[in-house]
Amino acid sequence: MLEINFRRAQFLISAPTLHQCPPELGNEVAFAGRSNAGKSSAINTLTANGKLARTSKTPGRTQLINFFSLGQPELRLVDLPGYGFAKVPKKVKEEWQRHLSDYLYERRSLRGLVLVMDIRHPLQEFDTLLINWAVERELPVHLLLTKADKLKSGAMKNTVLAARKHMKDAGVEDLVSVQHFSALKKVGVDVLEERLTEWLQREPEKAPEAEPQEPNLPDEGP
Ligand SMILES: Nc1nc2c(ncn2[C@@H]2O[C@H](COP(=O)(O)OP(=O)(O)OP(=O)(O)O)[C@@H](O)[C@H]2O)c(=O)[nH]1
Ligand SMILES: [Mg+2]
Repeated sequence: MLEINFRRAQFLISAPTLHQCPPELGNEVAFAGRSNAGKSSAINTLTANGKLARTSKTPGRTQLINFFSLGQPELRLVDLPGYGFAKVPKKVKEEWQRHLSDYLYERRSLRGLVLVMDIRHPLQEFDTLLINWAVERELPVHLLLTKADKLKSGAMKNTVLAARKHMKDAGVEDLVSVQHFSALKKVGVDVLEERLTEWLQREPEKAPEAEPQEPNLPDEGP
């Protein structure tokens, strides 16, 4: 079995659009979520590298699609631009959302989506839309309810249970899993690692095979 060491993550490349992303070889998992939800912090906690993905108190920091390799270029984590930040001009916002939907729909090496949400404000409108996009292409989703350190244990558990029930009621519980997490207190790292390992170990999609050619039989002679 393929051993994945998240501590070996390295910055690979930043891409402004889907067309500038690295080749669609191997497997990757992407982290999406509202601006300031804690995507970059979750990646840094997972990889035990506080300097890997840039985090910020200023929402909207990650505007590019950032790729990190895990020991080999065919295994990647992807930090997607955050959405829902009010102060970004409408046109810029629309452009990001288009890149995001292009990426989610078209990226062939994408094996799963980690949807990062502040546990105090889960499942906002665009989060739900993203889940729908992913489910539509049968892409598994892991809801990472982060900043769990901000809630008392009872409230935290109730939020996780409510999110699971929501997925069950929507009939998508086979594709969507839920966990609580804290980048600050390093809570839930094992559970996240387990889910990502499962995705990253999938057999990569083969390049589409060439159409079988009709055999070129010699004309039958008289
Ligand atoms: N208390 C607490 N704060 C956190 C946690 N995770 C992130 N934060 C804080 O939340 C803020 C935003 O974190 P980022 O990781 O930069 O968020 P992001 O989702 O990457 O944001 P964008 O790049 O703007 O989309 C920072 O001030 C972090 O320190 C957590 O688990 N607990
Ligand atoms: Mg970020």
